[in-house]
Amino acid sequence: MSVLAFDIGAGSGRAILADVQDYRLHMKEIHRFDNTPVQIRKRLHWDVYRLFHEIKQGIWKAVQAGENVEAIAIDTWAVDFGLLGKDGELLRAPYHYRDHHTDGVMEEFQKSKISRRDIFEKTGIQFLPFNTIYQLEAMSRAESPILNEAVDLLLMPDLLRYFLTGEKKTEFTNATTTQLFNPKSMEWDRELVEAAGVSTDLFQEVVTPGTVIGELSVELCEELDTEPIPVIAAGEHDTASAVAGIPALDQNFAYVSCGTWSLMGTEVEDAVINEKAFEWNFTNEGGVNDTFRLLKNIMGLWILEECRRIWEFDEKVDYGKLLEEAEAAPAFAFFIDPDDFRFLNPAHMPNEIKAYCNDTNQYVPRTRGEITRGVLESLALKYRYVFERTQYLAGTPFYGLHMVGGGIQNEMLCRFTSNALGKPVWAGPVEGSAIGNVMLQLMASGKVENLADARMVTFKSTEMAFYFPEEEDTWHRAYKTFCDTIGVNNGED
Ligand code: LRH
Repeated sequence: MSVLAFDIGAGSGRAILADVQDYRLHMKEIHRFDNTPVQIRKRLHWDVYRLFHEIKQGIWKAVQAGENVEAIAIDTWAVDFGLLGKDGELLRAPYHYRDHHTDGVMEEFQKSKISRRDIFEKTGIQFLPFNTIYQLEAMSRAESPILNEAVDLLLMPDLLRYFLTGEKKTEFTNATTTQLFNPKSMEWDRELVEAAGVSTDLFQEVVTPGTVIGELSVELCEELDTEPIPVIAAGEHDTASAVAGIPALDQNFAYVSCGTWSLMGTEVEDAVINEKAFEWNFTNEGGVNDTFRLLKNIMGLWILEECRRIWEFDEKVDYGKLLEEAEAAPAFAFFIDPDDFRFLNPAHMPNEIKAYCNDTNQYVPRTRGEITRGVLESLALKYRYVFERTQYLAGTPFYGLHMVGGGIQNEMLCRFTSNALGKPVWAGPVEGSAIGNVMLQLMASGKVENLADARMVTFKSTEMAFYFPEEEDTWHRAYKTFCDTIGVNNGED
């Protein structure tokens, strides 16, 4: 008996069959697919129809291989959603959170409707221009006709799960990312929802991670030639799954989940909603097993992925070669703030980086190697900035940092991170989100007892890479210049 986890990120998805025996996790990837968004006229959409097709392919492959699948769960990125009409049909392919329809909307919403402070008090969630609340506000302002027709709003994993089962529910970890959910009352916040121009009737009952939602629909069982399989809501926000998949044996630990985004923080029992968390724009996203994820979004490897996409217009870029070029480039030639929103979705990332350097009176990089090195150094230095503030907010120092996710295959980033922090880095597992997804399913069936047990299993099943700090003085000096350049306090003033 195995569980089937679909872990779908902003670039690709995978289907993983997994089981646990004697504290060892056995995982097999049976399907992998691209998740390429589609630009149609002015708008950037997710190809949710294709994604659902790929999910069915994954189930089909498992069934054809003769696997006895005991449960299925899906995790995806946060905030995005689909709207259903009264006939239960999807009204339009969901927008991508990097779409420009939300440009400037967050600021205007806060000026004209509800203040930043009130929003934070209610939700504990960081201000990102693409949070569901601002996407809805943008659609309301644009008088989107589908808002009038919509009777249900389903977040991305809710929607895919609805396609599988016909059941409409929203899962807690993902619900919190909308900035419309109050974690204290555990309810959708009526004032926020209505301020965004919609009704609370659109929203679903919120269920805790690990809830069995239903079974594959009768039509799907026929189509895929299978018996009904239970569908579970895991920690459906991929970052929640990644945090559940961290092989930490201590209760207090710091992590960064490295994919398209870097999500850095710690796990806490209660949301940290105070002046400093507000000032530093930290978030308290819901976690699994009654936890919260006190963390901050860092723009992450997206910046480099975008550079690579542009460079590939000229020729195929081998990642290994790119890192060799970066290794040969001079250190600390320039610094960027990865979280400057100009890097959220510019037309041409390398040119945006050059323009940033120009605007900040720095050396303007010319080669791929120089840009790659500068981006990775700045990411690692931003990690230090966020790491130190996480320690402050959590009220505890961390001995080192857990790094999980696909981005840890970039050894240079792991090495730079350890150097920047002056602390050890434990890198692994790569498939953090998928493992967290699997663990929630195994906990639902009782094969794994609790979160601590799950982390022990992950620990025993993961080959971790260790990094120890080098050149600490050089990195310490670089950190000060980095902070001066991007205009933040280095913690010593
Ligand atoms: C990472 C992630 C992140 C969100 C972003 C939209 O995949 O889920 O946690 O902020 O995508």
